[in-house]
Amino acid sequence: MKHFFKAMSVAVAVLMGVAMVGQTADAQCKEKHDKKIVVGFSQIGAESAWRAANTESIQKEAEKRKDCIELKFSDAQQKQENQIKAIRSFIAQGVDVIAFSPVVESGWEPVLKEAKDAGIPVILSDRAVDVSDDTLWVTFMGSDFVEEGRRTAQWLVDNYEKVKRADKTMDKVRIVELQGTVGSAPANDRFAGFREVLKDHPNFEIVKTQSADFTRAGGKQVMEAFLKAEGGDKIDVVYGHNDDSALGAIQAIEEAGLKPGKDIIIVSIDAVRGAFEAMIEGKLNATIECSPLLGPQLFDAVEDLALGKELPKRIVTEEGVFPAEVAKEVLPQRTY
Ligand code: GZL
Repeated sequence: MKHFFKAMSVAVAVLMGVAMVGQTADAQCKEKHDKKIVVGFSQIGAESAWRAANTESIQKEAEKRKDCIELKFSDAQQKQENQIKAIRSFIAQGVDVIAFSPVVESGWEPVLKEAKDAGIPVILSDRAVDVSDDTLWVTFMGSDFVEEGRRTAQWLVDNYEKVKRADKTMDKVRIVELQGTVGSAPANDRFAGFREVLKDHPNFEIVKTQSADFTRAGGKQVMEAFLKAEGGDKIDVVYGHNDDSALGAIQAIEEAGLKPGKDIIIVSIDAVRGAFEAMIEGKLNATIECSPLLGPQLFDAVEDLALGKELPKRIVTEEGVFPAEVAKEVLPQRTY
């Protein structure tokens, strides 16, 4: 008889397991939550391929979990005042969670206090904010931008001699920098991380730096100005804070009759598809990964919050470095 009950309990456990495996994520999600979790997300805009991939990751993941997540999505066209308006609207609607990618680091204290007073937890996605009271947000998930800046400079220091044009020397390597959006965490941190490594290599010198606002158009415009001011032969390297601005610079360099990737070495950050294509064409020399695929992590955190779980204050995304020589082999595996 004992064996019968044992066999039965094993059979029931197997059936439960099969049932769970057979259930969709939504049904499992519904099992866990007694009502839909309403999430208000304020996105920066659509300034780059990275941002488009980030939006897609968030919207697709919410769709996958539609039985228990209702996403209210707002695009701020890269304006902080629009993000603040969106957050105030989410508060007025009484959403369960607010998440946003802050376009700049400062100016958030008042509206985050309003969210806290309304008892609505705030998740920072992609970028951080600079506030004196860190209880105004529950977790920050995204890349380590200072490390991305360090990795870019380290790749340059380790590889410039190998990739530079034969007649160029190592005595003085003149770098022009296309910064990201003024005041944004990635721009500030990539600026700092890059210089942290270069300070030990005084022959590498940043001779020009200006914001290109993370856009292709910005990168082209600023690079045209650099070429006009310095002359193409007085520029050895372009450091783009993101691939889109570097791709714009590549266009300007070609229009000036020079060969990007050969006459002028180009390194940038994001590792979007366009960067791999440019590396395969020999126009870009390396891209440092910054993953936009934050959707799954975001909604895992949202569900954990709904279950009353404690979230880590910082969730870091793991990333790599992609030199041109691996581009052809890696591109087919890339999803953004
Ligand atoms: C980085 C992200 C940056 C990307 C840019 O996490 O905030 O903003 O590097 C994007 O491409 O515009």
